[in-house]
Amino acid sequence: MHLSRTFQGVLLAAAIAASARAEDGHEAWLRYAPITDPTILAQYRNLPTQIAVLGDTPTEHAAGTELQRGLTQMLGRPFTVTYGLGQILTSSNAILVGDLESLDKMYVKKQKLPKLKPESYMLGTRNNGAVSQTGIIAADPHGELYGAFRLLELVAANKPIPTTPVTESPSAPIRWVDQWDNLDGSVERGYAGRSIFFDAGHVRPDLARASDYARLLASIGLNGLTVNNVNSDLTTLEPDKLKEFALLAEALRPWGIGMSLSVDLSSPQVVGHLSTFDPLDPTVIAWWQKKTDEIYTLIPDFAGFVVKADSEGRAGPSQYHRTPAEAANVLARALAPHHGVVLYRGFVYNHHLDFHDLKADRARAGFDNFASLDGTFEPNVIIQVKHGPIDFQVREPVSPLFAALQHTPQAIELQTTQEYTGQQRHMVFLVPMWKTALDTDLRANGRGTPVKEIVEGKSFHQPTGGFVSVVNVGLDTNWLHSPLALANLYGYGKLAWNPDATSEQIIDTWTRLTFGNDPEVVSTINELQLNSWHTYEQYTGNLGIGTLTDIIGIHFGPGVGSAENNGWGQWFRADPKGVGMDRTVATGTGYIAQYPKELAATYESLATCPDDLLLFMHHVPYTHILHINKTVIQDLYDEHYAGAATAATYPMLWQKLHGHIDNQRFDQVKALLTYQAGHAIVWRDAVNDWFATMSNIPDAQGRVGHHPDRIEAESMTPTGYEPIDVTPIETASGGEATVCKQALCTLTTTLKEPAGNYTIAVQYFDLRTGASKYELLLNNDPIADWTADATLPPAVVDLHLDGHTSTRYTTPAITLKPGDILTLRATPGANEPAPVDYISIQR
Ligand code: GCV
Repeated sequence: MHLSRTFQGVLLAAAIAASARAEDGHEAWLRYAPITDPTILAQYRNLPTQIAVLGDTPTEHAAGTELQRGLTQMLGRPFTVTYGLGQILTSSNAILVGDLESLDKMYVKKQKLPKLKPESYMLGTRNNGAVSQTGIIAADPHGELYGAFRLLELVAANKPIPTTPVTESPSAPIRWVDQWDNLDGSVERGYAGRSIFFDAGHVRPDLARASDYARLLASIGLNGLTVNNVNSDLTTLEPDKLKEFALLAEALRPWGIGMSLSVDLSSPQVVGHLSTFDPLDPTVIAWWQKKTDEIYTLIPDFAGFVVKADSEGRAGPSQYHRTPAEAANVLARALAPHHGVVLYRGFVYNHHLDFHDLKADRARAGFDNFASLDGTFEPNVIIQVKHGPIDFQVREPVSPLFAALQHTPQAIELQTTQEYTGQQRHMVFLVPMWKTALDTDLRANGRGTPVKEIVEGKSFHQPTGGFVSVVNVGLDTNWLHSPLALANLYGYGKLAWNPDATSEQIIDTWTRLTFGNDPEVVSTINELQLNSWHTYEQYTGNLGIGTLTDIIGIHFGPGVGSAENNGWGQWFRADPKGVGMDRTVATGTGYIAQYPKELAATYESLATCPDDLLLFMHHVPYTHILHINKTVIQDLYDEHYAGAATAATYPMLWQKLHGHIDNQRFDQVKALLTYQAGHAIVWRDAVNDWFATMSNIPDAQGRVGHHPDRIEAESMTPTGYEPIDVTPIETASGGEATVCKQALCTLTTTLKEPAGNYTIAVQYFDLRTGASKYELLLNNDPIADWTADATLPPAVVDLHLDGHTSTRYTTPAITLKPGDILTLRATPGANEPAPVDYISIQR
């Protein structure tokens, strides 16, 4: 089929119009921005405008359309596409896209075709005078699609198309994402709006966004998507629901994304009305078989089941004294004839641990529950193991289970949605953290066994395995709320395809694709992102202390003491003398013995345990000297100050990009980075104050608890404002704030600062319920005003003034002199009493 000239014109015009449109982030890294630099355009001068796709499957159509759209848009000339062997052009001047089977059919004289692993492709170009041959030769249509996206990525990043063909293969067969979407449309730990798949108990009628999501996933080489929460709705497997899921699978299919479902092991009872869900009961076995067959009649390429059982209140085989292997194998046998797999989660633990018991340890649970079952699983069961033994904390060692399962396929579970790492309100580029886990060499059996090679199946010769990440995109136009957070999804896909890719390579390409190739833009964003994990760790919790967030709440802001003294087992066991979980074999929980010998020895000894995991492995006095020759407590104070100081530079660094990128995303990111800079101070002060009180050891630099630049709201002269205690106490300066009890309130103070230029920051609390209005007046003249209408987590209504809702407004360059009168005037919003913590005045 050849496109008419008119249609080509329309396509080109549409492409140009698209480039001028405001950038709302929906296109993510697939923007295909027009290339205007003639030198760069010249690189692709010989790229033929005809795309010949040899096959005719939906996935090959997706590849062809994508190439046509992307190349037309970027290169500013119309590309045409044909499908099927019947359309082969006589001229060799074309971009040829085909799989080995089609090529074999195409050649009359049999050629020697390359050998390619499933999903792989070969990409290259050859210029012969005016004739150019560019080819994507793939093992199968999936490979063609990945090759097409690779070619587009090279052009978008202004890189040359290789003249010596390169072959690319995925690291492992499982490259999935999990969404924790509930059928009612909410998303567990989702920070970017409601579900793109479900609403009010049903699959959404319009699945355009689901299909756009599948396109994004395919573009980074991913191939599976679990659409519903691992805390699975008990009705998931009802026949009517399955028919709806089939529509969803259809929307994903052209992009090579297989759909899977999270299932609850009590389904035979709840959905099937059996008297039991004992996995070994013959009626239960038969039920799973029949149910699985029913699914495959509706969804022939169904990818499999994900199972969360005996964990955080979910039903499981333990109820019948059966093992995870006995349960997983029943599902696996039902799936095997259809080539489906079971991803059984290793996240099985008791959340009612006795915190008085110094030997109790949640970190032990994965190994304790699964290691002895190694070798007893069906070959199509894959154990899905969270990268650390606890739960996606900012710093954890890798799970020792990876080394223990040597006869069982495994997949590493990562988390793109930033549950414990700032919920997409903080920039935290997680790829360096994931690489730290993937590169950790467990030295199983005394030889090199990095985690990446274990999950790829290389270390222990497993036929399958791979990668899963919990992503939780939502209805926010830009998928993850922050344009910068998309780097994590992109990076996850790139690592799942090739875990040897470096963080630098990944971020560099992502930035170019997302924000353009302007060197200032590329270097600024790369630098910001690459250091962000370290910075976040510094101002939240360093030294491997674990989470200091509100553990029984929403896991966002600081809530230091909440991790202690409850059954969840995320303890850091601080007391007036010391801090840290003793996981040693000698005196602690014995967790360290779960690692292979060499690594266990490194962690067991204080002399060799790395500082950044010290408090994960050991309980030490606050005065313990680190390898960096500083006490634990002083390092904790210093790192919190250093991290907050780095975050304070983010808005200024970003400002340099004004005019270099579109205003819409510039403003969005600026607002987020400004918020982060303020919230980093909330974190810094909460953690430092808490530990200063607990340890009773002052900060050698005299900063903690001393804030000469602050005017506490409760010390100002109020009209209508009243003081209120804040809990946890460390989340407000001095433990107190003020709230407005009238329609309009003021706080006033007489300034004593020497004459000069100052930055004024107002620390206040922004609740989701309302939008209070604030004004700052100097000697009765307005100098600033703002509205407290941020959409901070929690998405649920929470009326608390605490570490989640504390935020700040900053206004720079205000000229002050002694005796000036500063007034804050506020109008409360609905259920939001215009709360204020303090005002800071700094040079
Ligand atoms: C889906 C953590 C999260 C839970 C999540 C659980 C899991 O505990 O806080 O929201 O539940 O992990 O991974 O199953």
